[in-house]
Amino acid sequence: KVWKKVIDQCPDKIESFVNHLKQENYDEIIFVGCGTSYYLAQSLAFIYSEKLKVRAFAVPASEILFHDNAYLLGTAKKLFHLISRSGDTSEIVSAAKKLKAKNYTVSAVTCRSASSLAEAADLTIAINEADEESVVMTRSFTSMFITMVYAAEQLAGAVTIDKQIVEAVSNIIDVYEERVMKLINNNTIETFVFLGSGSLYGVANEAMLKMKEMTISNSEVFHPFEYRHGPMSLVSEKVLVTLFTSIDASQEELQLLKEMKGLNGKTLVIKSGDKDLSDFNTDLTVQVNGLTNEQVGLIGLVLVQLMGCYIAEHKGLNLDKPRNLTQVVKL
Ligand code: F1P
Repeated sequence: KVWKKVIDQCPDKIESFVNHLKQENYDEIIFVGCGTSYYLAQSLAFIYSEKLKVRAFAVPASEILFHDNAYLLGTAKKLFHLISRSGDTSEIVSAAKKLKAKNYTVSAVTCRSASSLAEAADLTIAINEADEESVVMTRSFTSMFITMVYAAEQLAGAVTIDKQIVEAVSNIIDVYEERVMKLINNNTIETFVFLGSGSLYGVANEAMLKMKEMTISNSEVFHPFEYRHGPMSLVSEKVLVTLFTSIDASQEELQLLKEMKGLNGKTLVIKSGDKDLSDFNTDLTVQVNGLTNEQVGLIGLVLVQLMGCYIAEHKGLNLDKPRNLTQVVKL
């Protein structure tokens, strides 16, 4: 329901941001956030580089505060795009103020228009309808993701993220929710590993964080091939390795799942396309034809969020208020 509303309102919400980018012709876009919002920054940096052929990268807000000698280098014309659900996380607000004091242009996406970030930024995309009471960010991540991808696609001249994604997600949940729960019930998983490359690396990071916050479990994240350089020494039958991958996943990337299976790990792949994956002997394959990488990310994340809810309920945890965490992190 929220996604439908978000997508309906995208054209209006992104208009000034899109016009600003068209007019200013930035050399670099630097996406900044903390926690979940930093992982969103990672995905967006990749998507904006790829779609707009602009140099874009992601930085945690604290790095802007403590290492500006590295991050504010050079004469390239830079836009800083700050991301925060609350708009009141201390590091992000301080980063916005610092960047403004140094005369940089700051744009923002937030779920609270009445926030310090929105006040400090030159230009704000506010998605108040996606705000949440829960400490754990779920729909705020996906809604900010959808809106920013919509903007990138509009700038690139072809919008593909539309309301069909809402239907696609509910169909996938209908088909796969039970299978995901079965995978959890039939195994004793102690560590969750998420692998993704390109824009799916940020998504994999967010999946890793959701498992920590929602289920208080060990979870890890790597670029797929990085996993072979040491971390896989920990693979056992108690490790579930989830790979988010695109339609053009390389044979080698999929082969990796076979390798993990050979080490007794459990494997789950979330993928677009219709390639026959039976050879890879995964414990579960979630495959849907015709999805973009961004849609694979959204669907994969929703499935991981559902998995997190399910495990948390079994463990008797309060999903909305994980231990040690607060909704807005302040210094
Ligand atoms: C981001 C964040 C989340 C974390 C927790 C507290 O805040 O750190 O990543 O899960 O919910 O907030 P924000 O800057 O996006 O509001």
